[in-house]
Amino acid sequence: MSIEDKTRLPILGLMADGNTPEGLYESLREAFESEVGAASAAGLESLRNRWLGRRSGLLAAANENWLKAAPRELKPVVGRLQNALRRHSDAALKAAVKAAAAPARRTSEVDPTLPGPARPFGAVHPVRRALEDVLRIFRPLGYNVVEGPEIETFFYNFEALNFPPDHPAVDEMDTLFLKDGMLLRTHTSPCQVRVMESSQPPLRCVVHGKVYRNDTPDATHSPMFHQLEMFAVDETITFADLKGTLEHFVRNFFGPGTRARFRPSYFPFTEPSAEVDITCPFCSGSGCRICKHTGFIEVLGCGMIDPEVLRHSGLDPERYRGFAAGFGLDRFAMLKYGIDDILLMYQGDTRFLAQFR
Ligand code: 2U9
Repeated sequence: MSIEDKTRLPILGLMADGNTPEGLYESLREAFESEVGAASAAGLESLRNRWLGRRSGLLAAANENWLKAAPRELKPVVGRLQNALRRHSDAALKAAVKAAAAPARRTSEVDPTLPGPARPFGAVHPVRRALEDVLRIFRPLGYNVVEGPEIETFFYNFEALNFPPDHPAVDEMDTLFLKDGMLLRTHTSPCQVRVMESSQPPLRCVVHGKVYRNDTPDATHSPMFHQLEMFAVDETITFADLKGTLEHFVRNFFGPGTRARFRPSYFPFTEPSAEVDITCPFCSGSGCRICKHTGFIEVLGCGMIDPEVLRHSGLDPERYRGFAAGFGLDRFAMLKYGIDDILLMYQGDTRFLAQFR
């Protein structure tokens, strides 16, 4: 039976068919709810007429045929049910009209239309990049890569490396001394001494890490910087091996056209010693502001390991000889990537670092 037909029949007849007043009003409420749920915004107004219209609404019909036609003893029950359904229908229609008029609202705290949180990619720090470039050249030549302690003893940092205790270099390097005769290493050379002490030639080794000097920071000096040294020890090693190795290295690191120039120099731990200049990577040797129009830039120091240093490290200088070279990785990174201030590398500015992605 349709809902219209139901409201047109007298309540006693419906009850004779087994309906209760509660069941009759419940069937009206269910029908109303399902019509409201299915109605469009425009359809809600005609639903109001259909259900709540004064003359021809379904609740007006129920009022007429169920409430008014009920016997006296039933009237209080039917009256309560009729009023309750009218209030419910009125409130539900008002709420539905309001909801239909409101702009679409979020149903949860997550708005899937917003862009997700930015997760920027990290970058490989230029010093780490330079290190990896160097290791890529030395590993295929059979070099092991070693790191060692940043806090060292006076012996490993100076004495074993042939610095006499009153050597001006100890002051010149402006060493940062700690308690109990310990110090922050001023170079990575103590690592080599440790390697020579604990292993037998032939040795081919790259050591690298942070070193510390009591320098005032400026565009070319940082109190902490990264050093890389390499050395080889065997029975027949000569200065020619050193030269060939370094020429191979600078050509592979700075580019195939790079030439190396060796100038005699002095270090306490090597004899003979040399400083190495390369053709300026900015002007390819034709002369520019960076190489002060000389066409060359000094990049590393090197030499044959002093026999005295071999002896301090437990190796027989009559049997073994070796070469060694060292340079600042930070400076290499600056030259390769065109960075003009070493301090940029230690300020953690992501605008600087983002350029190395
Ligand atoms: C041992 C023996 C010899 C490593 C060497 C240099 C020359 C050198 C500097 C360049 C710029 C350090 O970063 S820097 O300040 N290094 O000029 N280093 S020979 O010679 C060694 C090392 C260890 C046992």
